[in-house]
Amino acid sequence: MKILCTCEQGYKFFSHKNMTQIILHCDLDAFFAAVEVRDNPDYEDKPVIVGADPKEGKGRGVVSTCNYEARKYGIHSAMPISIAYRKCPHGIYLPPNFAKYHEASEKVMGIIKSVSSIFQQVSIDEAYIDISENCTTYEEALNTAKEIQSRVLDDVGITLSIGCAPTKSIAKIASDYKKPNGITIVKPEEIKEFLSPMDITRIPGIGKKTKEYYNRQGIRVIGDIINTPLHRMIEQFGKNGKWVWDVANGLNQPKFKSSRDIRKSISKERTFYDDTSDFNLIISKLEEINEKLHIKLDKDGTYYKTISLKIRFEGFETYTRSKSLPRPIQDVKKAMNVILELYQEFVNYDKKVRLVGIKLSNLSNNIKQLKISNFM
Ligand code: TTP
Ligand code: MG
Repeated sequence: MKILCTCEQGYKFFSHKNMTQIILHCDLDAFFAAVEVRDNPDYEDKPVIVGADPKEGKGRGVVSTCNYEARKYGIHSAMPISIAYRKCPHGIYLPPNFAKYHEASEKVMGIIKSVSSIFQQVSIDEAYIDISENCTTYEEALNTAKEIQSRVLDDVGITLSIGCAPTKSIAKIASDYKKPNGITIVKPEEIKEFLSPMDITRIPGIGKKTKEYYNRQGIRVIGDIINTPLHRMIEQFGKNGKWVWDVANGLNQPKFKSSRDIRKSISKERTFYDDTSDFNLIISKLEEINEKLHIKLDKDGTYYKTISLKIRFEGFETYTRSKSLPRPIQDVKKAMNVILELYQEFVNYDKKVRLVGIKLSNLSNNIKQLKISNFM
């Protein structure tokens, strides 16, 4: 049996065919506490607890988080601060400083977002990115993950753990597998081996109550789910059974949700090898750009309302012209008609064209879904 292999740097690899997406889930380590340690190097190697004032054991409120040193004492997030104090009276107890954490979070998210525009921040310290277009192999994905870690450490001074897998759910489980400062790669063919021994509560969404119910039916580890036929999961657990089975088998692939953090526009431009006044060449270049943009939009389920044409003539004379539509569309032909309409203005210009580009903006996602839900 092939056991997970650990490469020389200590990164863990687990190795399904037909799975092309490569997703990273990035989660900062002991986030609030890490920022405090960064700003107070004296705290290094000491148990640091961020949360309510312990008032020598009489304090009320809970632990927000603590560093890994404090976790050795059994302290964890949401634990009453009085209990934490009992476990570790000599720890360093600090009140949260949200402005500082917010600033650090924004910097980290900026770094992650710069790697791929298919980005979804899910909390102050975690985000997903789809790097399928940047990386074709999991070896490249490992390098990307290492690069993110080193940029975050250099620019923000804290560490994060990264999970890399073909689905968001598995990437999230993987980022938690080797903390702190870990990278865990789960290739499609290694999903079963990676997940099988894990307790079912590792599947995001399975809490205490659901666990008890599943346990009573003899399902304890994720392998039990993988080995149960889908129809039996549905018979026994209904919708939840199907969802859990899909996650366990690497088949659950929720779209990246639209948020204010998702890119505001998508664009592409091309410079001609030689400046040209050949109308056919210019139009075929614009058609090519337009088609490429639409392939990407189709994949992401993204619609646009505004279409812009950029045109640069010899001598760097540059113009942009835009048109906004009454409602979002994703239509390669309609977009090309608008581009041709915008191009009209420049048809009789007596300078040669150096560059052309298209920008699609005012983006929105999941219009189809929204339309369906309107009728439900
Ligand atoms: P987490 O990512 O859950 O925890 P963490 O980053 O401290 O530790 P790790 O990921 O290494 O296990 O949460 C991120 C931050 O959110 C955490 O630093 C503090 C805050 N938080 C709370 O304030 N209360 C909570 O109950 C939890 C879970 C987190
Ligand atoms: Mg975290």
